[in-house]
Amino acid sequence: MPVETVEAEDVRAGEFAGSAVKRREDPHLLTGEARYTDDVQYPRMAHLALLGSQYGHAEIGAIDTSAAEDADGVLAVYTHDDLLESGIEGTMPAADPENGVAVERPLLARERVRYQGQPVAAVVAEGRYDAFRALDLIEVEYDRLEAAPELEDALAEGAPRLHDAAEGNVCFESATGDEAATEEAFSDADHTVALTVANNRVIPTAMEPRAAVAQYRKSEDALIVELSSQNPHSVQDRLSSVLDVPEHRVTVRVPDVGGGFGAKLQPYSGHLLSAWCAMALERPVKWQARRTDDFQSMVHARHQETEIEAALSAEGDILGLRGHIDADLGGYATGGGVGIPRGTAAMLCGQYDVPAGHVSVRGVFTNTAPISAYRGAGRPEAAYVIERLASACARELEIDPAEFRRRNFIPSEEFPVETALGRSYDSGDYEKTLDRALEIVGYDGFRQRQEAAREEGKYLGIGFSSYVEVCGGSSGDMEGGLVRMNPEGGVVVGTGTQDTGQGHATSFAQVVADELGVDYDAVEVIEGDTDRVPEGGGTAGSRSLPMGGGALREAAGRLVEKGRTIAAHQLEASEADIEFDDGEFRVRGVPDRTVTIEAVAEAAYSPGDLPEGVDAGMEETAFFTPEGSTAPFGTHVAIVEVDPDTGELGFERYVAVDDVGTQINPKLVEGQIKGGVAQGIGQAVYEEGRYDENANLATGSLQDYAMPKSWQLPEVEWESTETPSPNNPLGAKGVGEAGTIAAMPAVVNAAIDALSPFGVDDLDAPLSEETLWRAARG
Ligand code: MCN
Repeated sequence: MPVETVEAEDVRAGEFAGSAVKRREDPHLLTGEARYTDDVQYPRMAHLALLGSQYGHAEIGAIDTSAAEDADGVLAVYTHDDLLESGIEGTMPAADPENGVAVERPLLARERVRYQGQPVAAVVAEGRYDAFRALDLIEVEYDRLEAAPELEDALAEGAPRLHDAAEGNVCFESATGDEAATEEAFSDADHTVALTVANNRVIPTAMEPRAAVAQYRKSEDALIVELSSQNPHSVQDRLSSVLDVPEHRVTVRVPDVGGGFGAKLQPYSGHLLSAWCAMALERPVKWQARRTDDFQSMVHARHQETEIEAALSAEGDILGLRGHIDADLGGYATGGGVGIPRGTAAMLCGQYDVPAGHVSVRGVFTNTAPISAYRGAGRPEAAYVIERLASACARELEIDPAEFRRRNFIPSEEFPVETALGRSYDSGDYEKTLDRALEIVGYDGFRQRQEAAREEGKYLGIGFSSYVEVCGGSSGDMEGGLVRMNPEGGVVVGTGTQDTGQGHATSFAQVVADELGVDYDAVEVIEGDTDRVPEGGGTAGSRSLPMGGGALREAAGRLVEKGRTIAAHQLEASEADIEFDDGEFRVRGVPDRTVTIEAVAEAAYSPGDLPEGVDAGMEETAFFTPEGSTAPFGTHVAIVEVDPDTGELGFERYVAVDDVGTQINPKLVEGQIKGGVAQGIGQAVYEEGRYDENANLATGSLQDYAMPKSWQLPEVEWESTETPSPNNPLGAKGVGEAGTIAAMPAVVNAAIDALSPFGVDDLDAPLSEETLWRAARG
């Protein structure tokens, strides 16, 4: 049953955390009050449009901008040379590949383009359509080069080289684990099972494409950029470094965001150039990317090819794991591009007790859009590989797939653990979610039902995914939280995280209301303004609640401590005798000597009412650094039916049992899981970014790129268990990516199971009708 929401006024004070309080952001979003970046208007605002490269791989000769400059409404046309002339380098900092080839990413291409849609020139005009029309008048001399859009093209002998410094198109190579111990495990094995698994390229597609509005206030020497982003502070940092403007002169504000999904973490050329153009022209400048611009030049994700092999005992215990990942980086390496495949390698033990493991990684340049983060960033890739392998091992050894998993789970009493591939898991109880999922789905009777259905020509299949991920910040991570109580008792809280749909205004208010014992409605949450919130790391890696919530809780705790000092003074008692509960300070053992936190806050702003040595004001900022990451987990089970005559796949059931530690708002958790599952099913069944042999993007619009529609998705039957994280004061683990990580292997394993009577033991996603129809025909 879906989680029932409650109205905040029906929740008892102090019990907001843990309640499924209705999202407070929805009325604003549903009634058209929301204000996205494209809704931002200023007088004299000009419009920026970017010319993307027509080709996937070409040398650039002369660029003739004269006709565009003469076009109606055009204010200026810029190329890379103009950026250099202004005194900036015109590049984004190169991602550090650690012992590899670092390549800079030009804001506007110079000399060469390496993927279709790479920005080549910029037009600023009075009107948006003036700017887009003028793009067609720019003459670029391209000298086309042979292209390498696929990993195998880029790695082939004699492949065209994308970057002079990257021999064989390899950007970096790395490895994790213990190679000698792994080889020994393989030499002791009774069985080995090997699999080649491809993670298909997907294109993050948020409802709101990228956008920015930049203003330069010359008299104040202030640059103000409003944009659709997940990480305002890192955008501020990038604007400052790329445009050579001191950081304190740069303000970044984030209006409502129509989805980010990882792809709006970093600013793109359009964001940075709108700021540069605003400074050059001394006018506000808006850049609103079109859908096709986003398909071509926003980051793409996932594309990896992995060889993986398990060493097994005769009974089916995993003894060792070895593998190799070829990771597509696209035409340029982003920070995500070089980090994500390493993260995949480190996550490949999954939920299993693997004594020895070794995985190598090779990052490869191809003539495609750069690869970076998309919901899960490295962990969906890993879960897909290990969960496909777990099912393959069970098949090979003729062990029930649920039993094979259970047999190899890391036992709950062993946490915290460090896996053989170098990841730490804080806490877990893997059998619990598997058992509950099996119970809900009625696994006991499933095989008979499957057999009976087959006899009637109906091909049902069941697929398991017992996933774990690592998210929610890390010991090297930091997040700021500010809590201020105003004299009249209202509370303002701010963090450096950035909601893009997750419901932070609801859940952060729940955390702070409980901590201060105030009314939920008294708490206002601010994000997305670098002038108003403390430094922080934005929203990625499902870190907002564990990190931002941790910081807010710490700041609120300090506020209570300050309140205790003031209350002791007011109640003429010793501080040690003051108790705090439900928003009230009390003298221990004297029930009628109390003062509310609101009254204390009022006193805090009247210096005459304060004890000696206590500063006026009721405001605290805390910077939270956790002990370590959090490792949410769960089991998802899909039951599908595949029609071998048409290749059609239909869902019979989709059951998810997840454990994200302590839940602050179960409705938000449920929503995050279900949204995530939709994206995982998207990759499993529908979505694939494809290039042709000349590196032209064949899926450059919503006509060609198959985003799943709501009616194509199953009803997700969701339940949860709660194993708290020891690594943050809330006990919460991140949930934002879990559904995406879990879903794909459950669905593909189910399709393989459905088609097993046809000898199918492997399928490549997406599971299009053609793929399934061909598979059923051998
Ligand atoms: N929550 C909770 N209890 C928990 C964990 C989380 O109540 N134990 C709540 C949080 O308070 C928050 C929400 O669930 O309101 C998600 O929290 P968290 O797991 O901390 O994740 P983030 O807020 O950091 O979101 C990031 C994550 C990522 S990395 C991507 S990508 C993503 C996602 O969340 N992009 C999204 N979910 C998205 N949802 C929407 N609608 N839009 C996106 O762009």
